[in-house]
Amino acid sequence: MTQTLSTTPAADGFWMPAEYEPHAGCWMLWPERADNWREAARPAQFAFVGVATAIAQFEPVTVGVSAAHYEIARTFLPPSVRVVELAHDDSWMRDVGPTFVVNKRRDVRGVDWHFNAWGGLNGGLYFPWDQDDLVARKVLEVENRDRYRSAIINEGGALHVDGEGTVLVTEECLLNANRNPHLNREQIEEQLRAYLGVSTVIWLGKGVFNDETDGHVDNLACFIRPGEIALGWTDNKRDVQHAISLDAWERLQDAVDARGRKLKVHKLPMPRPLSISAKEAAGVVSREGTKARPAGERLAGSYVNFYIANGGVVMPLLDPRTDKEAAAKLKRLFPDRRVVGVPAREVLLGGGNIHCITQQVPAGKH
Ligand code: KQY
Repeated sequence: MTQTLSTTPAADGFWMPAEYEPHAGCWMLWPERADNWREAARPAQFAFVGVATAIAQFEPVTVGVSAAHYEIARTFLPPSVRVVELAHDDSWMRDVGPTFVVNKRRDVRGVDWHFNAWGGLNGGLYFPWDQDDLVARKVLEVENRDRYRSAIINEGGALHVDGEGTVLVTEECLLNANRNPHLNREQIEEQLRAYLGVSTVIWLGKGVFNDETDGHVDNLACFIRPGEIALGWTDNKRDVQHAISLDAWERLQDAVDARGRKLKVHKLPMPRPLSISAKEAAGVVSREGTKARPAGERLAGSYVNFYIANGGVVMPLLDPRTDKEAAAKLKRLFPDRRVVGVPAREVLLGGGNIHCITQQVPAGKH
């Protein structure tokens, strides 16, 4: 039986390992809601099948699906992917799933963050979110891992760690009044130290322009190995994204990680500005209380939103004009992994990308 622990990971000698460390597997959820995904989520379902299939070449994948969609998900997903019934409000496993932590003996436990749909009633993306908030606990039950229930509202996409004591976050998200308004920067840092087992917090400013998560770091920058970061970049000074990426670049130049290293920052080209077409917008059922998807709205497209699997990197394909350059750069950044591109515009239309819909389980002792 899994237990809910009343201590914290740091107090128990646990920390979050980096995504580039070995995995036992990967969890995803099935997209279903017609007020977020166009055409009753069917094109998104095909895109999620592509992502699950690509990751399953490298490690075991489990997809959680509602009872109503079980049959269709089981039909579309390959037999190598495990499908389990799991209620949810939408399909962002990075944010609603557990953040796994390990100790020296490689015992594995999970952090279950409080979740408020990226802002609750103050700018959140839908209501209610009660089923999403139960997902991490249910995944931990299936994985048979003990659980820490965090004290704060947070999401897995709002953080990236190097596995050696450093976490990367954005002020736009972590200090947003719609997450933990009662806590200041130092108190948020204290919570990150307690629940991620880190000692150093590197603060970036804003996330990708028009990112509806309030600037999740996982769309802008990530560790690719200790001491090295990939940063979404555009040279186009007329694009509002340029100033955001430049600010992140400057902060990263000044930063020192938990081991006292200066960081090496690699610029990963971003796609050109992308926006939702009239046809795509018309396919989404608008609903009061759920984020609208108006035609012409800029999408927060970024190639940084990739997933690092065992021996592989699964990256979003977003625009034929820029996909090849981004894939070539990722191949250079990950010479020992196979880079696989998956068409992901449909995931982007729902507000995130491949990293946002996946959650790795670190390899550990059973
Ligand atoms: O960035 C992420 N980790 C999640 C994106 C969520 C978008 C909700 N529509």
